[in-house]
Amino acid sequence: GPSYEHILTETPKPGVGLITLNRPKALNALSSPLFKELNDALSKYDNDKDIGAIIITGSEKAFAAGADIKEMAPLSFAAAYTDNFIAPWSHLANSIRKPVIAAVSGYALGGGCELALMCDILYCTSNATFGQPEIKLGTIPGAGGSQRLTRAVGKSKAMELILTGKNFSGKEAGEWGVAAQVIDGGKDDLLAAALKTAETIAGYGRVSVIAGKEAVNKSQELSLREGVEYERRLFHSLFGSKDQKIGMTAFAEKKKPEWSNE
Ligand code: CO8
Repeated sequence: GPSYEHILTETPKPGVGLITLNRPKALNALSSPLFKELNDALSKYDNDKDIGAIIITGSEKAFAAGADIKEMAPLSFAAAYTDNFIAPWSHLANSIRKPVIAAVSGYALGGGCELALMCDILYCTSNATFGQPEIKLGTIPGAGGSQRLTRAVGKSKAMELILTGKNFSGKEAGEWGVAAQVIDGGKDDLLAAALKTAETIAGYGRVSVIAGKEAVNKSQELSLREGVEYERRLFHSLFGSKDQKIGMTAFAEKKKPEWSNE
């Protein structure tokens, strides 16, 4: 595969693309060069017909300890504005159509927390450490934290977290609905759980999986009525896919469906 400096990529199970953030000396701080590689790897997996689900993880100690503070420290308004600093981070949320699972062990702070929140499904260890500490640095979340954390935990709790900068644990992330699964154990157990889910998803037809992700994401943007209508149109459109015929015929014949991805 392509050689990257700040990330590792592998295919540990059929259909599963695993991206490991790998800047150990900076606790996986999300520098612009790292994000460029992450976006490149995400696009490659998204365009690879053999891949059905993607996992982003970090090390045992850090998923990512934030945007790179040393890169940001000297930045001027004019430079940030004209270069549209942080805008490339939206690639994951705006353009990647296959499901992305965040597997969070250790620190997920600032931009690291925001990256995890951008993923479609979040798994973490119970002693993972989340937080939006930007207020302590004289700034605010800049990669969607004020929006996505608020949708996840509600206004009052998000306001408290963002204005105090205090951390929250993986256990709390589970209780508050930020995480879909909280794993009591280390990074290996976490990754095993993420891989199991990724493999399950990758085992379904690509067309319906992409449609399912698209429909759920619309719930974050549209009114209930518009969202339900959007879902219904998408549902109607799937009657035009081969996999709907394959899936429903296999059920009736008590067979295992062999997806065509068409
Ligand atoms: N940026 C750059 N370097 C970092 C970062 C970071 N976010 N986090 C850690 N590092 C570096 C440290 O500077 C240190 O480097 P060195 O060895 O050269 O001094 C190395 O990683 C190891 O870190 P520590 O020695 O501090 O490790 P500890 O185990 O003592 O502490 C902590 C771990 C608690 C995670 C601590 O490193 C820490 O507080 N880090 C900063 C956390 C933080 O404030 N993150 C938010 C950053 S702001 C942000 O993300 C804004 C997002 C805006 C939108 C996106 C914009 C791109």
